[in-house]
Amino acid sequence: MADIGSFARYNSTDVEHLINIYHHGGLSALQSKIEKISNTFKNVKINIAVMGASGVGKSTLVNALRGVDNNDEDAAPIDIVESTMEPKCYTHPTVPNVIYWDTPGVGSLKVKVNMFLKGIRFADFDFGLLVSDHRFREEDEILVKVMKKAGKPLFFVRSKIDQSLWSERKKPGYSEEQVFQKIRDYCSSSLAQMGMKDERVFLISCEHLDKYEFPELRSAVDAILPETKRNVFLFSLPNRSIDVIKKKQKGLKIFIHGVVAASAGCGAIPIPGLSLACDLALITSALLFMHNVLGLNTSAIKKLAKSLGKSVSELRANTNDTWIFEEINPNLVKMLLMRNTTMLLLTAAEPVLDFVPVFGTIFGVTSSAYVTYTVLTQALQDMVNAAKTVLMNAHDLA
Ligand SMILES: Nc1nc2c(ncn2[C@@H]2O[C@H](COP(=O)(O)OP(=O)(O)OP(=O)(O)O)[C@@H](O)[C@H]2O)c(=O)[nH]1
Ligand SMILES: [Mg+2]
Repeated sequence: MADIGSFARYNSTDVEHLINIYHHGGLSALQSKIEKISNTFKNVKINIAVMGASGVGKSTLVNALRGVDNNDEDAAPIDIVESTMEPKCYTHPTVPNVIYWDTPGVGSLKVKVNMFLKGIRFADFDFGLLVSDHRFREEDEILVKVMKKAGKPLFFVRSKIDQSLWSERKKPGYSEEQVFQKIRDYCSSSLAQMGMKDERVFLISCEHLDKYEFPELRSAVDAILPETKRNVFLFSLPNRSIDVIKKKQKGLKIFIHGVVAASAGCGAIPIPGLSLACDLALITSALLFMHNVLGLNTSAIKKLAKSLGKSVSELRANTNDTWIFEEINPNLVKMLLMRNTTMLLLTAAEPVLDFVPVFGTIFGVTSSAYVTYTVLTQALQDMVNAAKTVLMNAHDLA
């Protein structure tokens, strides 16, 4: 079976292409194409360099982007004193194609610039994040130059915005927007002094990835990534805002289309007690993938609860579909199929597969593809609702 993650890199055109292949070459052509895409996906990697001076919050940012708690076993070590001495890579816990490189504080007493430059292969990065908690400095300029020379995009990040706001708050006439403007101007002037005018600086806090300018940073990264990597990166981001969940939902709909096309090409097996046939293993893997992407697996919920000082049941409160928090296995899929049987029969006459109108006609409404489509689409909606409720509970908005 194709690696389920490979469907994360599909776009609508890919799916239409698969349909065409099926139309002209039949099932075997479809299957071999899917295997081919799956193999290329294994090589789709997003390497992200997180760089900057010592103590600016690079390791904290790596942990926040990977959705791991700073105290977790596999977290990048953070400290108020210099803590990262060698570049180290951290793969994303649920989307291993995304790799963060946590680097030592360049230019510090212990990490001389030359030593730093020798230890890093800039050509391997897709893009870099240059972090500062104050103003950009001479050592940062060197990083800008090497990244430019390697032809890699670099984003300027001003970290610890929560801290800056907090310390300014007590001043008379405090205004959040004015503090932002002051910081922006200060960072921009330090970049202008290095000959980089009009560079955007993103003001963020690792404590609040949903706030300040992290959403803008995400969009800027999105814009430079090739289409094949865009959803992969999106799927790796922590669910810290409704906007991210909605974007993931959109991406997962296309993911489902890829799985559906694969399901048409795989051996459908009749399900005892149901007048349906499908590939239970394929649907189970797809459900697990969506579950991880939406941060609903047990370990993600436990980590989130721990980081917020809440209980798991508090986070799960008011979620309607309890199956979401059960183990996802073929038995659970059978239960979902039973639940969907009525819907499958009711909608059998309708053109449900509207993402490619011809799809239903080609594969037929009782085919494995149709069953897969219906079950995954309904499950995605339930999962998205649950992910939104968990987020609301996390922020006490429910
Ligand atoms: N309030 C606040 N504190 C932060 C933020 N980011 C980092 N910190 C704190 O800043 C300190 C340094 O963070 P690190 O992530 O270890 O910094 P680093 O850049 O990796 O440091 P080195 O590895 O020594 O180069 C830690 O005490 C973090 O808790 C942030 O966004 N907000
Ligand atoms: Mg560090």
